[in-house]
Amino acid sequence: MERRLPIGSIVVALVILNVAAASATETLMDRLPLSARFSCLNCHTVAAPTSATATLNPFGAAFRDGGSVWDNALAVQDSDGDGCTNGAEVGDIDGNGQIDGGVTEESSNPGVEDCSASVLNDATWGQLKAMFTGR
Ligand SMILES: [Ca+2]
Ligand SMILES: [Ca+2]
Repeated sequence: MERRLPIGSIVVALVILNVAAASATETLMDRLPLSARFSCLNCHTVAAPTSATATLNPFGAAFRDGGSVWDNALAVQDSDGDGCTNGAEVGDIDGNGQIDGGVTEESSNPGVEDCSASVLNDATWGQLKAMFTGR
């Protein structure tokens, strides 16, 4: 006698796997200073990653490799090589976990070479801080 798996069970299992993958992504996304503009695309190469399509972009890989923690070490890197630090792109230049003043969304995607007109590099940021701290 041939035993067949009910197709309904397979569908339910696939849905559960996809929901689990999306939940993991959202939990990790909450660790970034800002993520509303690009959402999953901050770390992934597709807009709605599933467990089968959850390929990471360069920033997502760096985030994972650093233990999925947002900190200064990750903020000062330029994972996508576009000339803007990860911190500048996601709204927390020094990576202290506090969103920079006046910033409400990512200025550009930290995993895509899309930042070509940055006027706020590390040197400029240092000069701005010096203006306010007097040092
Ligand atoms: Ca960058
Ligand atoms: Ca970028």
